[in-house]
Amino acid sequence: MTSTASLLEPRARPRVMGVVNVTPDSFSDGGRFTSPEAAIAHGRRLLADGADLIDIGGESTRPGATRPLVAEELARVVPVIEALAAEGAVVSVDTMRAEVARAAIDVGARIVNDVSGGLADPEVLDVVAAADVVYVAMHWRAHSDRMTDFASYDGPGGVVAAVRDELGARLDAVRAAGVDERRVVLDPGLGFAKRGEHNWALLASLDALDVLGRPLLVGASRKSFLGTLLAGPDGAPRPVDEREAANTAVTTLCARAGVWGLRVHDVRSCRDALAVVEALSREPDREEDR
Ligand code: PMM
Repeated sequence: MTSTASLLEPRARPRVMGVVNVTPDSFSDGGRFTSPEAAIAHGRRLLADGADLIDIGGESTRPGATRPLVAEELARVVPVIEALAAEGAVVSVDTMRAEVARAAIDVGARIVNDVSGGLADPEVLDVVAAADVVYVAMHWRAHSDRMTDFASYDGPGGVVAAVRDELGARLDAVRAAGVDERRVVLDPGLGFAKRGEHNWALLASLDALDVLGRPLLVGASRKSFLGTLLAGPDGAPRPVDEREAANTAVTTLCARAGVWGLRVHDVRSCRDALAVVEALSREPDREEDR
């Protein structure tokens, strides 16, 4: 089995984290994989397409979404994590709840992906401290039903400085809870309490987060700022499942920026884009590549 340390080791290309949302209402793929069987089958497809990691979530974080009960979230994710982990997949649980993180680790999750970075339920950090797992701490300000109220970044340095400082504070909290920071990955949280211009500013300045000294995960796939960018002449955003080419461009930029991971729905096109970046990074002018 891959060790936790090896999951964090530098690699020639970003790890590809395939998304399985076991929710009725996620904006990107909500309602498609609500039964454990459908979700497991989807996870297997993503692995066959070349996913390095599978991220399984049972709570929609779509703007305006209300939260499921803990029991509902557990029932959605635990059987899927258990099945895919048993088949050897490196599984991540996308949860903000300590109880769900603990249950997920008990059935084989290796990564706790907490979109609140420990703010929603600080006990998540105790669960992570007690286990040998990777912790993804994302930039977050409020639950989805209120997050648009918090999308203002008027301080010096704007959104980039705010996300850097707020992620730095989360890293302090993670350390204070006894988690070895070498197990931590940070995420700028595209689309979470952020308007379009905030997401673009963050993507343009990922290197500003280097001072935090931790690898980065980026999730742009299918998000509404891409839909807005690609809006038709009538102003209607491009539909969710027609934003892939734009995400491929983001993939390329992030790979060049040296991120640790990319959280995506279409693993195959992400791997294709990464293959191009890798080919370009190899020694140029090789006879067989002509
Ligand atoms: N985005 C979503 C859910 N979980 N986790 C991390 N670490 N980063 C993200 O950007 C992120 C996430 C929302 O997107 P979805 O509804 O397509 O899953």
